[in-house]
Amino acid sequence: MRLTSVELTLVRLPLVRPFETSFAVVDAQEFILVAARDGDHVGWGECVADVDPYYSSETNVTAWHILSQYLIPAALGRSIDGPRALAVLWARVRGHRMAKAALEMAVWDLDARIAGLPLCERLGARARPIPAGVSIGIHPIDGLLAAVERELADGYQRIKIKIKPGWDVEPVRAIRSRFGGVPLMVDANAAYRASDGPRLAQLDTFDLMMIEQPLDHDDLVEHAELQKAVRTRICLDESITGPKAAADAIALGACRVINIKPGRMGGIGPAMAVHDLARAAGVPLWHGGMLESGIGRAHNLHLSTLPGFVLPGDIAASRRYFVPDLIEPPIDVSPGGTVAVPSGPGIGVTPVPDRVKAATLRTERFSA
Ligand code: OSB
Ligand code: MG
Repeated sequence: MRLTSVELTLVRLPLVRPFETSFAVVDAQEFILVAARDGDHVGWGECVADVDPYYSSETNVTAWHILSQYLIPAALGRSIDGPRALAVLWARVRGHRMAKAALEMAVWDLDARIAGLPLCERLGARARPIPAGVSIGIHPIDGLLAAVERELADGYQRIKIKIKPGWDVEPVRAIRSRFGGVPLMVDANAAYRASDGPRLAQLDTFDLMMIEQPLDHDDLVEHAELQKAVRTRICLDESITGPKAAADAIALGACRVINIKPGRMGGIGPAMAVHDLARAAGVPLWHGGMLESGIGRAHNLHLSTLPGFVLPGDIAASRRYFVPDLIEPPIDVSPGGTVAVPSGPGIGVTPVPDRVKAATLRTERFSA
């Protein structure tokens, strides 16, 4: 394969409803779309960086800089032996995993389209219905209960709510008393300190599936201490930057579950490495989400077909986020709470040009 051109497009899409976490409230998503071409073939990727450096230190501006000045020049015009070859070309670029993932994932799509295969088959798996959960932002109790009711009615198989210090036991208790034993978990997005252990241990009485990323984004040791002090399983998201962090986290006992997001770990190659080592260690996995459009969402569905993904993920229907989504047909959830992997070559979906155009803030094309 040879990369003959790469096009970056910064787009802005309003969210169907605002999303509040421990670190921000967002009412729109701004992200970089990547189109990677080999002659007439095109593959698509989506960068999961945000406007602000709150979930991660990367932003759309840093990702654009790293892609345009380093990652694209290193790859453009070269004959490469598939998407895994990119990591070698980019070895000198430290970090910037979201920027790397955006182009790496576009090249995986391109590679699968050239081969005429669905991406999941290119990854050695097969399409299967993907069990879907939802991530619900921070809302006052009434709105929260209404949201849970709506999502369960739509079929979703597990509920995740966002928590923060001072907003944890109360919403969990309210959901348990109204909806009984629904599969339930919480995500703190790194909002607690090690000294909050006793507070987090109060969640043990609610039979949660897990507590996601309670402590710092770059911490493993304190998570391992906390995991000894709480019965509920700890899941890591932000802290799992790649295979090295995943191996260390497992060795230390910092988590008993891992949330995989290729978009934040440098792409599908590193995500598959995390998958393989976690599976070998018996650590269950699920696939996270970053409020992606249908491009990133389709990538996530294909990766979720791998056998280590045994818990419902955060990959929900397009209409929970964007109406319309950038892609056709939209991604939907079945009444049984599963999402189908788009069929056809590559990721199986393509953006609608008029919708991309209407959402575009900035675009630049790089040719060999
Ligand atoms: O921590 O999993 C997270 C959204 C943006 C950034 C981080 C996270 C999330 C979500 C929503 O929880 C997942 C989704 O529905 O895409
Ligand atoms: Mg999370």
